[in-house]
Amino acid sequence: MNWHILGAGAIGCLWALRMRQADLNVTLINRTLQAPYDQLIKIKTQFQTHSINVKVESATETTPIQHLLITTKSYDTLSAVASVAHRLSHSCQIVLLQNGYGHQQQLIKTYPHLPIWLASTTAGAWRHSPYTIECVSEGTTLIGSMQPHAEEFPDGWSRLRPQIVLSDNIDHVLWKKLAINCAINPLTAYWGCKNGQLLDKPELKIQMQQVCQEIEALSALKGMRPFSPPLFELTCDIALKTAENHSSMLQDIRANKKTEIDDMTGYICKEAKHLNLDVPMNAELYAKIQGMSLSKLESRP
Ligand code: KPL
Repeated sequence: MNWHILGAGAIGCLWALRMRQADLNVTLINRTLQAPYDQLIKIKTQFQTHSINVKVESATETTPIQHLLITTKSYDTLSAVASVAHRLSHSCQIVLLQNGYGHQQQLIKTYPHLPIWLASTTAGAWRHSPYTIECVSEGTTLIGSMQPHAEEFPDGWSRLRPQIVLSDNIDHVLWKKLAINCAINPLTAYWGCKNGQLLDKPELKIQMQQVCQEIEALSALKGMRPFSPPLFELTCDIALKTAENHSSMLQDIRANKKTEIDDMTGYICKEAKHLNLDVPMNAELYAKIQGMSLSKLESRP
């Protein structure tokens, strides 16, 4: 069984390792590549460094894809899948393992005939350099689907370790992850600190708490299930467990890349505006990160 992976960032590489360890074949897809080659990936975990060789091929190949894992940035999802649309078999299994909320529904609408699973992980991993990853916490990964599928897990996923947990309410899981990302990512990106440092500085902890309170108010207005335990507690727990991690937004800012702020805090601000709710701390962080991304773009040669 072969899984193709689109998106060779920290999470994509970590999954390449987990799949290989579960005896699944893995091929990375590179959208700008001409000829296929073998790539060495190094992943440092708490106890050892793993090295695996993975085939990298171009999106324009013609061999069919039966299993596709998407770990690209959320804003890239539709274009990434479109780049391999000519290769998707009629029953191709797709798993989305990304941050952000809302793009998943768009993909399901675009490919209603394909089985699509949605997954969310709290694994903390960051990229030292392309294909060299440090995984600071294995995290928990939940998976579920919004379509009525026969199988619970996509092929081979029940063999992955740490074990993937089935969720019967993946929408709530994705919403919760979005909320946690909104409380951690913009603050770490703005202050240039590791996740755990948010807990050491009282003024940052207060801002994190304010983000959480605003999102809890929004959730209530949207009639969503309350967070349990409360969102601030959940967020502090993830910040502690991923204390040594550089959040994905901080990594993007440092690498001069587009951030996922629109699909995270931007999404919260848009939903709040729609419901006439003030979310001042989220709005402030949204403006700050947008400003940082703009100034980075402007300073490019
Ligand atoms: O998802 C993450 C991210 O950085 O995007 C967390 C869980 C906050 C880990 O850093």
